[in-house]
Amino acid sequence: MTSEASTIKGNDFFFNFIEVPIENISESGDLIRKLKTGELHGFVLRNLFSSNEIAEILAAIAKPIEENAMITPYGKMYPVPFATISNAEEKLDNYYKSLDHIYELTDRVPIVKLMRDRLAYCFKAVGKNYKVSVPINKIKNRPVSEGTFRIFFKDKGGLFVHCGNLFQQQTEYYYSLLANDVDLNDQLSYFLNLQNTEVGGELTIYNMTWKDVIGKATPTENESVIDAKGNTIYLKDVRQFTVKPLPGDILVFSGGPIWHRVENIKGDTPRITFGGFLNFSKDEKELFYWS
Ligand SMILES: O=C(O)CCC(=O)C(=O)O
Repeated sequence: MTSEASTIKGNDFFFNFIEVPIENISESGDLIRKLKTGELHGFVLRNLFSSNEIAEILAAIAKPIEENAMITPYGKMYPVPFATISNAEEKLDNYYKSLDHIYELTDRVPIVKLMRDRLAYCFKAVGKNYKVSVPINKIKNRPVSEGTFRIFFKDKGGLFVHCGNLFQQQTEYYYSLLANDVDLNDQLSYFLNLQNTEVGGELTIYNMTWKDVIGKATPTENESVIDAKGNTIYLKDVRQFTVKPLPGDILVFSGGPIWHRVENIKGDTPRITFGGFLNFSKDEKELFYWS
């Protein structure tokens, strides 16, 4: 059983998730490498941003999100997610138009620049000694998105059970744009927590990985998954624990192979995160992050 103050909650920890206070980041070793070797499965870096900084970020993004975000089943996303890209030129142009909003906001609003710069600093610190960058989409010769704001509203069901490897299968075209540079094997997930809802919104981690569990009956299925032998597995019967970072914390975990979901939002305050994915380059010389 974990203490009230911990962001990692439950009484059955079958994966190795740890908390790292921001002050300890330089002594914490190569955390990304540890995630990739399986020595570690997730870490919450506590207080990467102060509460004042988080309040400023939220104020800066409120209007752009109101005006430009895309509606999703769970709430909203900004800029538009990569799932919207196809090989149609027009979809790619629309994606970059949406990304341009973020760059324009970065030029105009210092706190948005600070947020993006500190994320890059954070990944450099936890990916010791590696160059860190965002992959380039060679068709446009421009980087892809480094992350997306995700706004989860009350009673929309949260984010349905999934793992990153399943997302890759569902968005083959986008991943084909990254495949030359990025090692797509078992990508990691990250999200910076900007705002919690009063009740709900935890990330549930299930004791199931892509090795044994390979699908769902439908994309919106949220109670069961299907294993490699074709059996239906009900989530209520699977060992699980939850992670609920506080605003200003960032969670990085093995979201590619590990099945997880975001619980339904039960409070009136929307849950807001900025997140994406991470992995090494194919030659293992650098670290990429993208969304
Ligand atoms: O943005 C979030 O809070 C959800 C993160 C997630 O489920 C993922 O990265 O796969």
